[in-house]
Amino acid sequence: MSTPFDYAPAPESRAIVDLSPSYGLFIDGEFVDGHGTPFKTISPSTEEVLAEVVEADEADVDAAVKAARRAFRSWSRMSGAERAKYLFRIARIIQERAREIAVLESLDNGKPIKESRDVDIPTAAAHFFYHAGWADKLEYAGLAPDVRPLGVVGQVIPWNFPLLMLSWKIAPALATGNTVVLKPAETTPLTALLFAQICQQADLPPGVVNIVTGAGGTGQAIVEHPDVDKIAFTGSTDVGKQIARTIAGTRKRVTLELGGKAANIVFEDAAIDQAIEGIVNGIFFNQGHVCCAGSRLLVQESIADDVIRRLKRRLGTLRVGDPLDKNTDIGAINSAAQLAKIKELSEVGEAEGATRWSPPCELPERGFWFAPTVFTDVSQTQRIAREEIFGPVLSVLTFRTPQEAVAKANNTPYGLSAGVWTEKGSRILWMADQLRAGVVWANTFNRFDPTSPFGGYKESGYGREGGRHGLEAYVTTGGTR
Ligand code: TAP
Repeated sequence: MSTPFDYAPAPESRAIVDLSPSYGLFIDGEFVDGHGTPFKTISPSTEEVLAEVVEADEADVDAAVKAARRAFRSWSRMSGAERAKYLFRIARIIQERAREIAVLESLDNGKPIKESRDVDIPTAAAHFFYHAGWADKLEYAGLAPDVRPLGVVGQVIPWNFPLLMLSWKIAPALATGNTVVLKPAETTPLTALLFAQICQQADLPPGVVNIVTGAGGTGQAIVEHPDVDKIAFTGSTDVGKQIARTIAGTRKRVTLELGGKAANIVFEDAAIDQAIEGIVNGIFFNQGHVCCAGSRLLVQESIADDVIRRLKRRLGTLRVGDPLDKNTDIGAINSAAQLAKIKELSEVGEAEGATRWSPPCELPERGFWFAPTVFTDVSQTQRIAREEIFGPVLSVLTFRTPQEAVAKANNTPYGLSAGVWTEKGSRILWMADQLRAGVVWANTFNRFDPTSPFGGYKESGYGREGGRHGLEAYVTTGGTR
């Protein structure tokens, strides 16, 4: 039923995106055909085929690694100030082409345009600006007086923040003098291929960045390639463990950014309306496809009923639908496979006795959709409280004391992030000290900045990305490689 406050459709035009029917691999500064079988990438909101891309095979990966090795000789010897000019140029081109990139990201990934436009793409540009600033100051980063690049870096990224994850990986690698072979996720290759065009536009020397599209097998070929010096991986804990096993005993370095099951902890003295916004942002931002999502709400028992009532009222105002509509809050689930996983775990939640609730909302007929969902009456042993759902599903638990909140928050195999909502500064500091999580947000959630290191404890992986700490993952102080 329409109300006087309904929003009129406000679709962003997709005319700005110049899609090719098919794309090759980006190796040695050029697009080449590749040997593997082509596959289609679709828009998850409509199931429309957007383009065909190549599944790179071992020979393609080998060609990319060889190109990166050749380029490493001159790129690693170039002065930091010269390298910085390329990073600045890339950052500025990302800004100049921001609208085009944002539309393409929303088309291929399904995320709302207001998120790709206001978060993903500006933050991607910020990573290149930030690391451009480091390129000629590495000796002052406090790492060691004589830092050197590692060599050829193999990078494998997931589908939830395609261009942003690419930037997290490529910007520090290039700033520190490494060269790169990167594989985007199978379902979201298009902004990585657009980034390859940006490398050409920036006159980046051939071979410094190579982009090979494909599925898990292509990623595995990168990980196993003997001439790759370091692997930087973001993705699931299962694949992260496989990678750790594969490279064990080799000289390769590795950083793993894996899954999470973060606690968002709300104390009775918190500013409740602000906390409600933080809860919503924590789990429904990017359809909950966020490794550090606040997927477990821990709310103090004395305010639980009030918080849940206000939360439900707020969720009733979220708009689910066309990712390209500027008013959309929640877009499409990235793939049929991810939708099936979210549905399965939600059914398990009901079967295990939790109470399921979603606001009334009409979902489009085509594409992959899931209504925002809240589970109450959740206990710590249930799968929805333990496993990463990676979708718009919140599990609500309660606590009475700060000690109980800490015990419950840390009762997880993961340790990527956490949120604390309270008026008390001393409690924030105490909680941050107790929580086994790489990032702890206080009275906010899901804030990202290139100056701030990000990474996990336990099964959320190891190594840090971003900030001064993130540089460490791309340099050595040992002999030349
Ligand atoms: P994965 O299935 O692990 O995929 C991640 C990347 O690895 C994709 O490019 C994937 O290719 C590739 N891959 C798959 N099997 C591989 C193998 N055996 N060897 C090498 N590469 C392989 O994860 P996903 O489903 O795309 O992403 C969701 C997961 O990523 C979630 O668990 C989430 O928590 C985690 N994540 C973590 C972070 C951080 S910073 N910690 C950030 C974002 C996401 P295909 O695309 O073809 O499968």
